[in-house]
Amino acid sequence: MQTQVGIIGAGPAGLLLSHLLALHDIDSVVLESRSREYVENRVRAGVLEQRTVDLLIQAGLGTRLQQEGLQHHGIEIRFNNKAHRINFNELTDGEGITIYGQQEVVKDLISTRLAAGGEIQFNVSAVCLQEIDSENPSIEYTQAGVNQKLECDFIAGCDGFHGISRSSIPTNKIASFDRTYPFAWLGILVNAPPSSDVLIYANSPDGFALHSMRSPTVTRNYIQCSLDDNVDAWSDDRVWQALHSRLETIENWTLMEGEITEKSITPMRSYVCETMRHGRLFLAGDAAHIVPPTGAKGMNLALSDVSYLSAAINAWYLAGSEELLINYTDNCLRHVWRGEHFSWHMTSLLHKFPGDNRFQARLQIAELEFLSQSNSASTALAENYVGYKFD
Ligand code: RFL
Ligand code: PHB
Repeated sequence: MQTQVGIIGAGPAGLLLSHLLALHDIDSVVLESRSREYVENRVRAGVLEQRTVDLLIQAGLGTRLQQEGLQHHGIEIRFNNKAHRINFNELTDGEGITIYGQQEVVKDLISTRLAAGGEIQFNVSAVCLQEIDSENPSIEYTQAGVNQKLECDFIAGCDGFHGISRSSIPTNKIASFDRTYPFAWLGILVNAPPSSDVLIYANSPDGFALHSMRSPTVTRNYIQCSLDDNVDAWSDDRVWQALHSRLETIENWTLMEGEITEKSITPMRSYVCETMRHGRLFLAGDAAHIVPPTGAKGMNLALSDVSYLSAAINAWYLAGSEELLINYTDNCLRHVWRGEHFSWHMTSLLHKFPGDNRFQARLQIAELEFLSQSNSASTALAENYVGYKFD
C-alpha cells in the first residue's frame, strides 16, 4: 500500500492532520490501534483555546462546535475561603475559551474524514517504522493478525505518549526533559447541571479540586488523589464528600450532585522531546510532549503542532520547499514550552504536595493572594489560559 503521508494514531492530532492535508489535496492513511467506538468515547480534555477554535472553524469543522460548545469568559480560583474571578474579557483582547469535549472533536473529525472518503484503519497496530531517514519511509503494521506495509513520503507520529513513533528516533538524536508529580487526578463525569457559569479551580487544605462541565446537563469534576490510588477506593460517597469539602469553601454556594457515569485516574507528568523530527518522521501532540492537565493545554498544543505540520508538508509538495519542515520543531516548541511553563505553574500553585511543609503551603496562599490583588498577575494568567499569542 502507498500514500503520501502515513499517520499513526487517530487522536485529535492525527485526525486533524489528515483533514488539513486533505484540504490541500494531500492523501493520507490513518492507522489506529483502538476501535472507532473506543476513541470516540474516551473522556479527556474539555477546554479549547480561542486559537484552537479559530483553527477548527477555518478548517470547516465548526458546525457542531459552534452550536454545542459553551463559551466562557473567565475562570474562578478558590483558596482560603475566598473566590477570585479571572475575567478574560477585561484582561485580554476579548478572548475566551470554549468548552467542548475532546471526544466531540474526535467524532466530528472522524465523520468528516469518512464522509470525504478519507482512510482511517481502526484496530490495527503500527509496530515498526522503516527507513525514516530515507525518502521512502514505511510503516509496518498488523491488521487482523496479518502483517501489512504502508509506503509513504512522510510519517506523522501522532500516537500519544505511549506510542511507538518517538522511540523510533535514535536516542542520541533526542534530548528529553521531564518531571513527574507526586499525585494524580481522579476524574468523574456526572449527570447534573453545572453549579457555576465558569470553571472553578480550588486550592484547599485537603488538596486540589476542579469543577468543570461538558454541557448544560453534564459536569466533569476532578479531585487530587494519591499516585497509587485506585478508582475502587473511591465510592460515590467518598467522591462527593471530597468535592463538597474542597469546593464549598465560600458562602452561599453548593455543588449539585447527580449520577456518576464515569470514574478514571490520570497521572500527572511534564515531558518534552527535542527534536520533533527525524528525517521523514515528524512527531505531533502527546507523542512529543505532555503537560499536566491543570493548564488545559494538551489538546490545544496537539492541534497547534499539526497546523504547522500540514502547512510544512503542503509547502514541500507545492514548491519543494524544505523551510517549514526544517523550522517545524522550533515553531512548535515555542508554544510547547509556554504551555509547559503555564501547566507546571498552575499545578504547583493549586495542589497539595505530599512532604511539603507549612511554609510551602503559605507561599502558595501568598501567591494566590497576590493574584487576586494584582491586575498584572491576573492578566498574565488570563493571557496564558486563553492561549498566549506570540508576535
Ligand atoms: P492521543 O489522544 O493520545 O491519541 C493518540 C492515538 O494513537 C493511538 N496509538 C496507536 N495507533 C496505532 N499504532 C500504535 N502503535 C499506537 N499507539 C497509540 C492511541 O490509541 C490514540 O488513539 O494523542 P493526541 O492526538 O496527541 O492528543 C493529545 C490529547 O489527547 C491530550 O493532550 C489531551 O487529552 C490532554 N488533556 C487536555 N488538553 C486540553 O487541551 N484541554 C484540557 O482541558 C485537557 N484536559 C487532558 C485533560 C488529558 C486528560 N487525561 C486523561 C490525560 C484532562 C485529562 C484528565
Ligand atoms: C475538563 O473539563 O476536562 C478540564 C477542564 C480544565 C482543565 C482540565 C480538564 O484544566
